[in-house]
Amino acid sequence: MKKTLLIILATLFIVVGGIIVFIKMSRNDTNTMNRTNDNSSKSDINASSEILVGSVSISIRNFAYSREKITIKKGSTITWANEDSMAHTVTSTSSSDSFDSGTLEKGQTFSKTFNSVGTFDYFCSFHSSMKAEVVVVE
Ligand SMILES: [Cu+2]
Repeated sequence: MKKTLLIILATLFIVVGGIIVFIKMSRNDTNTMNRTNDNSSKSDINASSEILVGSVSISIRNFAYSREKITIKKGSTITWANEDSMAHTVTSTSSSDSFDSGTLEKGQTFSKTFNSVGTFDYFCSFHSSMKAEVVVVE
């Protein structure tokens, strides 16, 4: 009799333990998923107010720059990558600290380090509707 009771208790213990572990694991999964979603929505925002430092990437896709407005710290470098099948340019309109990538074919990149504070507008010299802005802060 005692043995049977022990076996039943042990079985119950294992089953309950298993359920608790399972619930904990599925909760962790949900948390991880939420965190991932938060991150991806942050980087998808076009006109983000966050200040980026160091190496920053902007892709060119579907006749648009992936970030229409970007704020970076002085000394940071932006690299544009043309992921479109069309050729594009990254051409500044500002008189100071001007830049021009020249023709960027598909897959080509252009980098520029911003060492002056200010607002730098640029566009694609092939498609004037493609416009974006870099804001450099101290
Ligand atoms: Cu273009």
